[in-house]
Amino acid sequence: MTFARTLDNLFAREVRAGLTRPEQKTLPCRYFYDSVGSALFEAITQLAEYGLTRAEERILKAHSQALTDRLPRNLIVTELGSGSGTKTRAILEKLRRRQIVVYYPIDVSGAALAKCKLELGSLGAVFPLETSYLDGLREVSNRRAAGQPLLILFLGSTIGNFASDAAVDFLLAIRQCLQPGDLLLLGTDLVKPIEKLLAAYDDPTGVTAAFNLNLLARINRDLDADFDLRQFEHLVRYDEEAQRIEMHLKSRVYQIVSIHQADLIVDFVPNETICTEACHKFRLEQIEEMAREAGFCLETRWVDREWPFADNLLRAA
Ligand code: AVI
Repeated sequence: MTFARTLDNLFAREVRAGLTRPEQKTLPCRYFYDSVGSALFEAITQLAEYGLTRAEERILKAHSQALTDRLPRNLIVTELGSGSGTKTRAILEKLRRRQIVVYYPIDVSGAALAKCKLELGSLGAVFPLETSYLDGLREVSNRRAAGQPLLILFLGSTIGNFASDAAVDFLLAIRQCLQPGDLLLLGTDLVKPIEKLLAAYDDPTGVTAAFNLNLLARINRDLDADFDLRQFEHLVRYDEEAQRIEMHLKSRVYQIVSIHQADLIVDFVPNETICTEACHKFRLEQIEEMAREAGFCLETRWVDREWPFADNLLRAA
């Protein structure tokens, strides 16, 4: 009898679990963001076809005063997945006119947090937390003074990368860290014509394809695997009923791949795919419903018409 080695590396365990699923093979999208993946994502946000980031920047630029006017005095700000914090500048600049800014960016990337502190450090006290979203949020909640209100920023429609049930569960977990009256600014990409969505995730320059394939390069490097990247191709589908873009990596041939640190040898038949990411697109009423299920009520929202996108200000009930 043989016993599988117990894998102490979470990345290895998740890769193994995803690639041994009986039907659709999967890989978790949060592993896209190594240093190459983060640079490629930054490039994606500047593509003509990917309007999402610019839409949110327009909203925050145009409405950050209206947003700060709605916030209670002396609140502290935290951001889940802050990255380098570029979009947050508009909000902190307005806030600084009326109070001392205290900002806790939370991210798993130490490099992004260092950049964030450099970019925003002149606007107030910036305390980077290099950890997962929920651990970071618990930490911020513990550090605040009794009765001090909190604004959480969760921008960029990262909520769309959770499966539908997981999105509500995640919002519920956020809610459990909050006091009634605390606020959450939630960025959500909206449903739009299919051709626009397909082009946004399958750009003609191939930046998104490189972003997707880099996940296999990361597995090769970090888990001692031998994926031949040239034998996989980037594939994008839109599932209209589920309102989601799916990104896949499609095997061009029959092939066998070894992933040593995951104790795994896996084969792929021609045209078989690995689903690497789902990007849900929302309708306005669905956001309200999701918020309600998680214990929030919609205070107000701002919508970009050029690239349908909404920033929703939710209040913990
Ligand atoms: C981070 N997230 C919101 C992006 C999205 O649009 O779902 C990730 C992305 N994947 C491919 N392009 C962008």
